[in-house]
Amino acid sequence: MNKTNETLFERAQQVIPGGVSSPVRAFRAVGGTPRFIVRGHGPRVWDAQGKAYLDYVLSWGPLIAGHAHPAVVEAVSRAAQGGLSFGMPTEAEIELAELIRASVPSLERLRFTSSGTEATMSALRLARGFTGRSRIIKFEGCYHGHADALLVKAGSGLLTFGNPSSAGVPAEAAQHTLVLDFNNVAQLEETFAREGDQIGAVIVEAVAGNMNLVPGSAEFLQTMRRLCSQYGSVLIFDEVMTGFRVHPGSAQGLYGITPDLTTFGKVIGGGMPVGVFGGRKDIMQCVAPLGPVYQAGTLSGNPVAMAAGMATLNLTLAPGFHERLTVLTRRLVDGLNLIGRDLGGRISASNVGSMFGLYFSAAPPADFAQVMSADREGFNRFFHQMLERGVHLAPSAFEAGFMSSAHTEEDIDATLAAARASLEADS
Ligand code: KE4
Repeated sequence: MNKTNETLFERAQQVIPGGVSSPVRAFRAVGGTPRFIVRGHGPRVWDAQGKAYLDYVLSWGPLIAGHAHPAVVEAVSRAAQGGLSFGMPTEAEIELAELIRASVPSLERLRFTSSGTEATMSALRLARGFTGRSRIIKFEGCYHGHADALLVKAGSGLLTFGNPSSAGVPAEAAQHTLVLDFNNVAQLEETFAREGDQIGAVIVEAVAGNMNLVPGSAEFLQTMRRLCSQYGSVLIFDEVMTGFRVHPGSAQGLYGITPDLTTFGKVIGGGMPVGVFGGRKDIMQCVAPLGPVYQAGTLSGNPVAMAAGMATLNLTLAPGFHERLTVLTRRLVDGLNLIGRDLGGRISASNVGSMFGLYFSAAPPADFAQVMSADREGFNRFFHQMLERGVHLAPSAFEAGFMSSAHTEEDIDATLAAARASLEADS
């Protein structure tokens, strides 16, 4: 049978719901047929029909050094030769944990999981166990994985499909979750004044990347830090997406704010399943086997995944890595803004480090309401125009884009030419 994206998608849907292993991949928001990828190398992926795409999804962030980086593939191959998993401690876990703590010192202690969802779920349970308070605060449009208590007015795929909360989440699980407006300082102050002594945790994406890219304001995050300290609430920075991407010290290094707990994922696994939750020693001491907060995982700290993460982080620690990546990302963003100005403000763009936002609005949004006012249909048409021109963006107007060190200036310039042609074709 000739394997096309369409025939593979048809076959996939006979056995996998929506034909995908994660909803955002199904192209439901943008329409059309997902590309079934057969290989990736550097900044590109190739689909089942042999078509190449410049990739700005990069597995939703992990592949900061590009696809199949030789150092990462070599490390994974070497680790695999020695066994895939033991369910027993290994030195590789110690080495990666020490490397993460050296880069982000607020993680005095940390534990590995196999996904970002497990990391945030564990951090939340830990914060509740440490404070004895069930109430938590999250922000509309922020996505922290699919643990029940966090699937309330969330971003990413839930926003993409317009159902910001999920079926199947019992009211009891969501009743303790307060959802506030991202970047709304007054509302945060009022909430804490009213019930701060009942707030167990605040969880936030300091730079939101699941309602497109919306940076938290310094005042918003500083106020959050001050109030959590004042009321004894645990401040959790969900850095699954921003970690080791927006700054050498992650978002907390960029803003100069020290959270009580942090979660990582994506980049720290380099494309293999790795999550982390960690932070203040006095809080982390509450985790089993030391304390009463249970948390576990068969493949947590998997040696092959550790090898991928170690090789990837070592690449990002090379002198000038982040600076070069940010310059490359700025080249794309500045080029997109120039096109936006030439075409009557139809698009705008911004970046934080090597995360970028492309907006179908005249200016980058500063909050959820502004994100929702963008021209979603315009983005969807643009997405397919770019796909035809060999550029694969995230298949949703509500996702951030990512740059890798494998992308070149020529790749960026080709992307900008495709963007200009795509918009002119749609005028
Ligand atoms: P995972 O369980 O998908 O590894 O991580 C969940 C998560 C937690 N926190 C933040 C800030 C995240 O961005 C994510 C996952 N991000 C989405 C992309 N918007 C993953 C893509 C998908 O769901 O397929």
